[in-house]
Amino acid sequence: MKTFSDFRSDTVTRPTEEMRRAMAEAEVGDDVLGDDPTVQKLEVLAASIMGKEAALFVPSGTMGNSIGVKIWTRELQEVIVEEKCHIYNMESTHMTFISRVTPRPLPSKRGALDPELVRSNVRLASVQTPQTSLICLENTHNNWGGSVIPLETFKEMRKVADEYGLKIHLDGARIFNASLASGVPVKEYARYCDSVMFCLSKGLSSPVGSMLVSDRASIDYARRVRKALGGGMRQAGVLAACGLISLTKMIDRLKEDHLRARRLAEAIYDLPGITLNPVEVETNIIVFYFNHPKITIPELLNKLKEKGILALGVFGGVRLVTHKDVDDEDVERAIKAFREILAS
Ligand code: TLP
Repeated sequence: MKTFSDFRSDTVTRPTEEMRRAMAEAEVGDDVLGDDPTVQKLEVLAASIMGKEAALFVPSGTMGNSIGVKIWTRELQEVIVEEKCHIYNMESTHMTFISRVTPRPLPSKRGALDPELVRSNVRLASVQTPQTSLICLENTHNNWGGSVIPLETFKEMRKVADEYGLKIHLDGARIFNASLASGVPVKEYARYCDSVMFCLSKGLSSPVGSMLVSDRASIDYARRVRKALGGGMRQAGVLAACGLISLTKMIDRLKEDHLRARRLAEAIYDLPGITLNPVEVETNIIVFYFNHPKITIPELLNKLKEKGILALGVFGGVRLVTHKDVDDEDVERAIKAFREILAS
């Protein structure tokens, strides 16, 4: 048995053997000079999958989102975000640090912003207030336990954006999980957004990398911003080669992760201290609230670790994520560990 069954994140996925071989064999060039054929192939594929004109390969989801915010904003402006979203809470404040704009966090229903609430929070430029210029959405929504944002929210948000001349950026780190769970093609989500960032390095198992897609002129500008942020990579084809495998061979298997997350949620939701509705586990992320008379969250995480289960504490709760490198045996091991710790 492995030492640890690692449910902390789908970012822990290791590249497949095929990826390692592809890295060794990748045709490369200097991508900052525009010479890397493998990166170019990946960018063309990413753009076409999302139905956009162009794509940019970036080192991380955080950089993709940072550039996404930067290209649609300027100083004295603000950005409407959902209050638990990753961009606002977990990306080291790049909105203020890089783009010099302020976030305007709004509450939501499991990550889905109410278009009317957004509409009533749009601020026009005035001498004393920031001007709203961008709305950020997230699908699936990490801190809401991998919830899938309804397509209707995208459609309505587009109407609000068009009414006030705003842009929409989608943090689609796990957009393929959303698409598989809802049956809505990724292009459909993307068509209501001006830019989309999605990750290759999470459930899709690439070691590094995310994509930013948009119209060609915006991606040309994004490429300059990436360089300014130190994200221009030279023989990046060795990484892009993995990205190509992520996008051609790794998407469909995400369904298995969803089934495993549901199985795990159904087996632990009624244990003492856990507040979780297993029906709300739509994709590969479980977030439950934990309030136990004798065990704190750090103690629970430690007890799980002693039994070989790694999980993360988040927002007053606990997060478990399924992915390629945890199988049915790991799930059963986790269920047994939870029962031993909490049912006794
Ligand atoms: N999320 C990571 C941690 O930062 C929490 C994880 O383990 O889930 N958007 C979303 C929705 C994300 O979940 C993440 C990573 C990112 C963006 C940032 O991606 P990276 O880690 O590549 O910068």
